Amino acid sequence: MSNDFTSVLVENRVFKPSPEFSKKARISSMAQYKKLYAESIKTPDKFWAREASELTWQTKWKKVLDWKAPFAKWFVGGKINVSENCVDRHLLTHRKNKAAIIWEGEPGEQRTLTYQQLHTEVCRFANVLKAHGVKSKDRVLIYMPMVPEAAIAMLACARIGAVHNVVFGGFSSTSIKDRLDDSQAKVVITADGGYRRGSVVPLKKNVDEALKDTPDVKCVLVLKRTGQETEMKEGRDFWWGDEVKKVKTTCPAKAFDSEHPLFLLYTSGSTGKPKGILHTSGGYLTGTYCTSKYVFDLRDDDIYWCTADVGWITGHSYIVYGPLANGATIVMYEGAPNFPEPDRFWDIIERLKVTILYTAPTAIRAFIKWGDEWVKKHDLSSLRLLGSVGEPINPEAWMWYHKMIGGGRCPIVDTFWQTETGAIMISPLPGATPCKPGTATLPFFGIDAAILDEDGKEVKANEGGKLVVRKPWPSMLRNIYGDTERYKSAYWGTYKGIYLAGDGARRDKDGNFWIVGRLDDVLNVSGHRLGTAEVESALVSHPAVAEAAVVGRPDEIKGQAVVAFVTLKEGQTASPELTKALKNHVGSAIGAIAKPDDIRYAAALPKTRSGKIMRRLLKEICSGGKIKGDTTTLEDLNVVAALSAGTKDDD
Ligand code: 7RM
Repeated sequence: MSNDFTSVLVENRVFKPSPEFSKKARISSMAQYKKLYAESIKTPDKFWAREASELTWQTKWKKVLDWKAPFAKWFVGGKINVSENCVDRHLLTHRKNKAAIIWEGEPGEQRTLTYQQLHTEVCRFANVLKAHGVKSKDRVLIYMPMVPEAAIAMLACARIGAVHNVVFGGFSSTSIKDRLDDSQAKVVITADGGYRRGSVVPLKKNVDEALKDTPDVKCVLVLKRTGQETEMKEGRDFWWGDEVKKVKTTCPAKAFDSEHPLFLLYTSGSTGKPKGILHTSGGYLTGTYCTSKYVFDLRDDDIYWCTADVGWITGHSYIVYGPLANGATIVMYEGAPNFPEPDRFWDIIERLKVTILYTAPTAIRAFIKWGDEWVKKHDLSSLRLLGSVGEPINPEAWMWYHKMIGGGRCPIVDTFWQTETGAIMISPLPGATPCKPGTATLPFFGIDAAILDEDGKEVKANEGGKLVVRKPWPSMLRNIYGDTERYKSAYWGTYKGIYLAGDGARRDKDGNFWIVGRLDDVLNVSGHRLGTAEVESALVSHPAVAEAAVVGRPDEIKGQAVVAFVTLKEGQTASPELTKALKNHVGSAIGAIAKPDDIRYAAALPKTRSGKIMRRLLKEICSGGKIKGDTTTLEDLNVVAALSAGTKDDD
């Protein structure tokens, strides 16, 4: 059996940035990228020191990196306040009265906060936290809707050195309780509710439920968002609006050590309990600042919209810290993409004249499914750059995004990175890198990405292997909260001193990285290791298919048989003819080896709440039906119930 992935899908379409785009961009040619990349790998300390110098440090560092694998300290001896860098320093410039946040609620209200206003709100709330006894390094749990106060709460924590732990507002009270227990937080920040698809999510009620057996939480600060009836516990619960009236509107931005903890963010592994990923201050800010600047090529007149929720790392790094450190104007939207109609995003882009849109393949595939007429109703000519993150983007979805949303004129930055990496690792630079649909292309400056085989040797072009990073980088995770052993084994245990991302990948002859799927999901058919992404992309390239998830089912002869779960576009129906056509379609796109043995039609696929397909659950359904392991991250449990029921009927 070969250990390599058989890599198959060939993509020949190449999209170069237009000369007009390149001319204005910071990095405007491949020659410039290559030169700076080579330098950044040869002398990473020099590269990162130059980037870090663009931030405001209260004390300059003595040493750029102290690396005792797998423990890194960046900008040793440096002192910095992250909140000062995202807010205060812009008040000394022309950005003082510039819009920092343009917010739209799901019901349609709008609010704009300038950097100066943001400063006042952050200071006031930081003072509220202090008044309630929050001290440096205390953990604070944030469970909020997508309102400016979510960002304000994060920046207020950062300002006083408290460690925030944002829990996505779509998670249940059990998830809140688990994270409270693990992080030993004493204060919770929440809202009465938030709007989602026309209904109210009872956030405070979920917090109350979680707090039933969590006596350590002494204080809950509650923002009034929806105004619905909300129980308040005397002496424990306080209204945000009342508390901010009692405090001063300034709060000194104290200096903290560069390695001071900034936040914990829990991320689920495929099994076991969620890991509290720890990020620290100076390095994380340098990484998110620098990647935002080069990958989105942010300009003062940009209106930048990242559609993620602040509960995910994408919201931390590319709504709050990276863009605000750059003094950008960001759009924040509270609700669902299909409320009141499936054109809400395009409506927002048209009205607010958004210039940069950063979203996820799961959203793009949903828009394709809902039909082009929703897009065509709107003028999207303000857009100049598009981004994608979260999963491999199927070439078919890439092409649609490029043509329908980008009008054929906007580069697409397909950004590969993780909660653990803190910032973008592999991505095109929009003014320089020729893009091929489906690849995140080339490593960012200072990122020594490679693909290794089982023995730790770098594989040849087009051979599959494990994606790794061979050098530390500033925004890397520092630990798993309370579980150093797991930190060592999960990320650094496979190859000594080398970071294991957990994704399978290959590089084409031009050096582009193609992520072929999570290592746990890889298929093994008759001794050939196949990445899930390629088989799925072949299916999605059929005109009837909206989305596909491919998993292996134990098979006596082949080792694994290929089972494809498929959702169809609006107006398409399943039939034996379609099944045959889809099998043949994969056969001709990839080869007979990848032809699905079974195709199952589903109304929806099981996904995490951030939109990633959970293949593990599908695998369990295929190989016996019982769902084991953690399902708390599943977006909609009914989807799995429906799929399991369907399986029984078929078998
Ligand atoms: C930012 C984020 C990380 C995992 C990662 C991959 C997958 C993310 C891409 C991608 C292919 C991409 N953080 N992933 N971006 N795969 N192309 N551009 O998503 O911690 O939630 O997930 O997501 O498997 O390891 S995350």
